[in-house]
Amino acid sequence: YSQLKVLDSKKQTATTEDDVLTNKDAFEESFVKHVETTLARNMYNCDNLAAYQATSNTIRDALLIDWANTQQKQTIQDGKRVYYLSLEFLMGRAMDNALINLKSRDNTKKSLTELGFNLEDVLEQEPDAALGNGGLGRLAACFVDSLSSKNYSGWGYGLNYQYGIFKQKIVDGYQIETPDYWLKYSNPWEIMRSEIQIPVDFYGYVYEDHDPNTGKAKKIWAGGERVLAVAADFPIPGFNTDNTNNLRLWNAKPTEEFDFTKFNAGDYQQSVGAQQRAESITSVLYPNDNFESGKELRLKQQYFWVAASLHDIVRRFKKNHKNNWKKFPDQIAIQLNDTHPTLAIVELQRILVDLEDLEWNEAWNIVTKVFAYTNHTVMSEALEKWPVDLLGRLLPRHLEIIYDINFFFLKEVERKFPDDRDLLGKVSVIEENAPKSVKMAFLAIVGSHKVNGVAELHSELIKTTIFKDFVKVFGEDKFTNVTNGITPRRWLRQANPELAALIAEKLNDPNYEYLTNLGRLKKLEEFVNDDEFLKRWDIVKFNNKVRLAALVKETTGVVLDPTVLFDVQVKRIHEYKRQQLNIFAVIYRYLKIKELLSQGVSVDEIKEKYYIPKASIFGGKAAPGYYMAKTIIHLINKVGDIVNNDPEIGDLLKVVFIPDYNVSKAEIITPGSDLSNHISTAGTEASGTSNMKFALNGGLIIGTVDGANVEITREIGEENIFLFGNLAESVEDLRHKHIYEGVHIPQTLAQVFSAIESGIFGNPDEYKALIDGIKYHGDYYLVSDDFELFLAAHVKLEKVFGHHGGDASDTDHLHKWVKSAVLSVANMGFFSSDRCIDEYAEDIWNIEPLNQ
Ligand code: GPV
Repeated sequence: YSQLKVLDSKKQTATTEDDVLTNKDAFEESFVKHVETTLARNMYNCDNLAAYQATSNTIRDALLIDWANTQQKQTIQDGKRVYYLSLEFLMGRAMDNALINLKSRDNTKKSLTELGFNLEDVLEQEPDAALGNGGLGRLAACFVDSLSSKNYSGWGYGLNYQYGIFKQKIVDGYQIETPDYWLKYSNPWEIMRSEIQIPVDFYGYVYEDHDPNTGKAKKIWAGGERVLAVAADFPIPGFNTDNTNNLRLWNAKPTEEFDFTKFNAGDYQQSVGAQQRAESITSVLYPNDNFESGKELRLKQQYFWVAASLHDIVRRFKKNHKNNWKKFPDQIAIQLNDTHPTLAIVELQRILVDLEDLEWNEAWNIVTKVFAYTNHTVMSEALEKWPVDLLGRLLPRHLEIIYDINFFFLKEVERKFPDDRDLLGKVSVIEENAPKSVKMAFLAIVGSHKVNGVAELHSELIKTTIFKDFVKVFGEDKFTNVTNGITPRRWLRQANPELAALIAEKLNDPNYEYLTNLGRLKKLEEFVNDDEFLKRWDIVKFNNKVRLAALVKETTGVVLDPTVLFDVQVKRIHEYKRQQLNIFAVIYRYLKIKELLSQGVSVDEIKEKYYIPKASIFGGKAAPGYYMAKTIIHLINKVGDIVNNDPEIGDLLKVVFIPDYNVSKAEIITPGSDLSNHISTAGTEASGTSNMKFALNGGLIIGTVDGANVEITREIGEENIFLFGNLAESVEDLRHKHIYEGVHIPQTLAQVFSAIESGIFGNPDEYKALIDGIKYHGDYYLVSDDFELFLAAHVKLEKVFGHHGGDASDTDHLHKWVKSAVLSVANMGFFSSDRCIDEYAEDIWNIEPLNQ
């Protein structure tokens, strides 16, 4: 009961809410109060979970003061605000981030220690807010952090899923999905706004009526089903600023309104049952990444979210500006994160025309000034198309408006290009083929004033491929690029405290101001020949590798030697990201090592002359319905089983698959990598953002000339990255060649296929589709073309790493690998999400930071 003694000896002197952040006594007093009143427990049975909740509530109290002040300041300044609409916010844990941004980590750690707790253990209690699939959702999370940190007025709007991305278990090498019920314990970071309730209608029918005053015809939508959107708010603290924005996530709740037809028919049970089903709208995140499955419930989610958000935005506008609609685009910018919120364009047009009685053109003029659209892929299977039947049944009035938008748009195109008869068919928002459907990307382009890609190469590709006809119609200026970024608060300071501290010391920056001025990393170049510094740097990396090895041990049972090359590929499992290329190369390495051993070459000689010891570390989820991705996971695990248990191999090679890769695991994995793989088929990965995280944490990259790898190379220098593979411009020809001339399988890859087919990794039938896809079905992702280039890149990089990786006494290693790592970090400033937000603010949203 030591904590009680400590408390007894304290005078209770807490004054303001802010004191809890910097004053031990104030923290402890608040902590105890929350244990006793909020949690209804006492200090005698306060476990780590209760400590987490009491700490969160304590910090949250302080955060809410900033949050209220910010909202007041933003209202008074009455400037333009941006709303970031995203169906995914992959936030991860909130507490450590809040402690860092609020500068309260030291005080909290000390206070908790006095109370008998360990901060790290307490932080571990928090479940990840895993409301996203991968890069797209994590980008949204980084963006809200930057909006607050850079003093913008910017809100996020999304859905408060009861179940986030599934939890992944690996059983006998197979992925098993289990539900992520993350709200099992109450979530201290969400503030339920039960008073903010917005009715959202679905189904029903449209009829025409006449305005009693003007006699004008008017469309009325009589909805058939009503659901309430109830707000849950998540305050988003900025770093080194009081600016605290809001992330508003909607919950679906039943209305109290009753289906009286059913009720009167005596069917009380059914009437209640239908209402209960309302909640299913926000119950689960769709687990697909870069893929659209076209389910009705998904479309319901989209409209529910969009309708609630827009009514909230419009209501807030009207409070200050009444019906002065001309001002609307001066006050409001809305960013569409992919096409998921495209119905917002239609909904705003409906609000203005049907509910607010504006003329069509006047309304449309406002709408197109407000919206901007970010595209995140060129892959056709990920481009949303909603069947006209489904859309018209769920949202009959919206379908009419879409047809009208398309009609007026095509009329304009015809006027501009009277001689181009094909053009109308190419840019129509409606696809006439069965099933007739609405192309959401086209609708998003037509309804927005700017369209951006997420890395230079990607932004060029969308202009020359999927959207080229729109460049003709609207001109080049509508299409722009904003290269993605990541928040250095979470991805450097939080994930890699030792490296962040070393950098702060070298930059003479005890307050870590470089975290909001990431260009200052450049100064690290001055120390690239300082042996003392390089050694310290290498020790930090080594410590992070020890931490990663502990995670691997805990989750897979496999023991890794932290001095070997840690070769990491963690991201969603997808054929285009090519984990299969990586595991095939691992198999090749294993076969070669076995061959050398069988020829009597000793392990030491192999390490010296052929293969340095390395651990291949994989992680990532496959969409539950994606057979090929699941096959790849199974192969990786089976290869691990064989290699890791082969007594001849020892530490020469290890292969592990870390289950349930998520944000909090990424915070451990990223700093612990020597080398990470970003090896998508050129032209397929729009940007990638984990490449940025690894490079910012002093890991080198092996990658293809794709997405943001191109710009990372430009920034850090091509001598500090290992690029390989065919270029995007050759991909189409190669695919064509595969189909018309057959796929050439190089000898090396053929050996790998034979080994798999021999059954050493289990029943070869299980891998048949994977191999046949390459050999006989056109090798769409160009594994055969890039395989030997990948092997060659490895030969080159392993020479640089040397066989004493992590040993700070090896000067050769220090002088090549570590220098490259330092030079990478020094030149990664560009990839701060703060820079992205500034670019969006300036080029797309036309907003300025608030005066503090
Ligand atoms: I579309 N992205 C994603 O995570 N999910 C999706 O459904 C779609 C795109 C990703 C891209 O694949 C990455 O290249 C990109 O870095 C990320 O979005 C953020 O722009």
